[in-house]
Amino acid sequence: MLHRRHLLTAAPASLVLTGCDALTRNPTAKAIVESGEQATYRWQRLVGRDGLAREFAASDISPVFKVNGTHEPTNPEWQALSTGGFADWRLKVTGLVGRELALTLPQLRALPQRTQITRHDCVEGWSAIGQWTGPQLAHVLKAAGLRDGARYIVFLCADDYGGEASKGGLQSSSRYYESIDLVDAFHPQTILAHSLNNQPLSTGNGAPLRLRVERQLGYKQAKYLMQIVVADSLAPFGGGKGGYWPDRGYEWYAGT
Ligand SMILES: Nc1nc2c(c(=O)[nH]1)N[C@H]1C(S)=C(S)[C@@H](COP(=O)(O)O)O[C@H]1N2
Ligand SMILES: [Mo]
Repeated sequence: MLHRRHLLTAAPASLVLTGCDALTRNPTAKAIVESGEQATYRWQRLVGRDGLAREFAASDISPVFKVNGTHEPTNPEWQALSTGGFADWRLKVTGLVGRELALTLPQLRALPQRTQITRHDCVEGWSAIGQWTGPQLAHVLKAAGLRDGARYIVFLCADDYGGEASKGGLQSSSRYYESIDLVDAFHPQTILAHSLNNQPLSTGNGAPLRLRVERQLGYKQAKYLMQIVVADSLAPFGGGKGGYWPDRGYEWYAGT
């Protein structure tokens, strides 16, 4: 996946460079654009802003959607919520918002729903096609209202990988988290999925709610969501690179 993606980004990078004189005259910007991650990012932001990830037919759905990473959070809070059928679970929405929210699953299900059949690509070399259902993240963000300075949406998860040295910040460094920019946050295929293939999410696939940000790779698809933070900087979270895996060297912008 990674190798194929880097080949695919080579052409857009050169087009970006020839197309933007101001950018190529700025040595810092040029260096950034020439890195693979930033090339993909700028390419999508310049020409693919609203481009949709491919959607598939029901007949394409994988019989089994592999479980990867955490299979079940050991966090006692999540365990208790799971035992209670997630009746007491709330999705907290905090940070640079007009009003903080604490949404129940029935409230999330009462919002307009989107269903999409997409292919999930994991950097470990497997893919699976699944049908995801949930409200668009945009609806939740509009309900909360973004304040000035909002640049990133950060997703805090229930699971903790443990065994990693703490790097401080708003949460322990081993707590899984991810983040996206506002373009992806308001993209129509960015949803908070409560269902996979018409069934409530299984424990392995991220119950009770996970992010689907379909133009990016598997590790961005944060499972076991507990809290969404609207932020002006990624520095206070985990290791400061915007995600559990980005803190460990993966690209923050995992565009496919
Ligand atoms: N909270 C959390 N989200 C996560 C992970 C994880 O371990 N914990 N793994 C990521 C990776 S690498 C992949 S490929 C997908 C796997 O999702 P699945 O278990 O539904 O296949 O979730 C992503 N989101
Ligand atoms: Mo992955």
